[in-house]
Amino acid sequence: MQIDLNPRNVGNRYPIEVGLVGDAGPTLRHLLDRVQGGRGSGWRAEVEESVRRWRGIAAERAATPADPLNPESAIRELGSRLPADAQLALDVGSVVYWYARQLVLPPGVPAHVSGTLASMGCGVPYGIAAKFAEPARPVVVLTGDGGMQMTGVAELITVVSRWRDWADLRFVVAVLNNGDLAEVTWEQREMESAPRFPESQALPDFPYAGYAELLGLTGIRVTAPDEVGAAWDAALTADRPVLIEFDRPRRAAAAALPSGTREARSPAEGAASGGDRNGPAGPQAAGGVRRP
Ligand SMILES: Cc1ncc(C[n+]2csc(CCOP(=O)(O)OP(=O)(O)O)c2C)c(N)n1
Ligand SMILES: [Mg+2]
Repeated sequence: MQIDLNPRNVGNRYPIEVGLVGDAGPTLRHLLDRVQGGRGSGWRAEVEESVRRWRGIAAERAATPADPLNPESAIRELGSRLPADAQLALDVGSVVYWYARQLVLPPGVPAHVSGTLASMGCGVPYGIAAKFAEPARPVVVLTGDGGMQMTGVAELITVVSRWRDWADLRFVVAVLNNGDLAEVTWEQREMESAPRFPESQALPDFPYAGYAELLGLTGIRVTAPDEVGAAWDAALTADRPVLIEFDRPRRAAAAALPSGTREARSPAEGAASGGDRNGPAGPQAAGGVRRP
């Protein structure tokens, strides 16, 4: 059974038996009136237990040390700092996994992702669109270096030409600069047992924070775990758009996964069994769940 406001979404992803078009709240209330045999609590308890377990795994992943930075921790640290009226925009890449695992958004904070087409380069443009729609709300963009090199670097020029008109000046672009098209690197390892192919996966170096400074914005380079919180704090209290460059984040938990093997069963296990020689560690490798 699927309830959706938009009839076009009903049954568009999974086979369903019944499609109901309407607002989930009132539709569920109408359904409850028709439920017979009382309300079982077993399934709810099971879901609650699963969520509790999942959040524990997420916390463990974020707490796993990495050299020099664990990207899950960098994204997780945003969670407690997100303004209640923020808007989030995401590019495509491993950052979507970290967002899905590590951020619990306050009610009313929307997040924009390229969910169906997964078009890289959408992050900064989505952020700009969010700012045009609601200039009085702070915007946070989460992106990889690949997305930045597709459009983000150029679109910062748009930000520069517009930011002084915005009622709230906060526009934070967080770049996970891992020098790699990491999501695909790991997809190819896992789906095709293919080792990392640097000729196609490596990205050229680019000074993201330095470039932001050159444009008259604020650029912050984060190179160690103890700088992460202060960087988010500075960006979310700044009087102009800020780019935070997380320099060389590496996925700690997946560090041991050689190409073509099954994933590590737990973050600790993955981290314990040594380093990865084939390139930056990626999202598919650790734990049981691979897709946001
Ligand atoms: C326009 C486009 N080209 C290619 C892809 C395939 N793709 C998905 S994620 C990804 C890598 C993203 O790299 P980056 O932005 O650096 O993020 P990372 O995974 O390294 O954190 C690629 C090539 C895509 N989704 N969209
Ligand atoms: Mg990258």
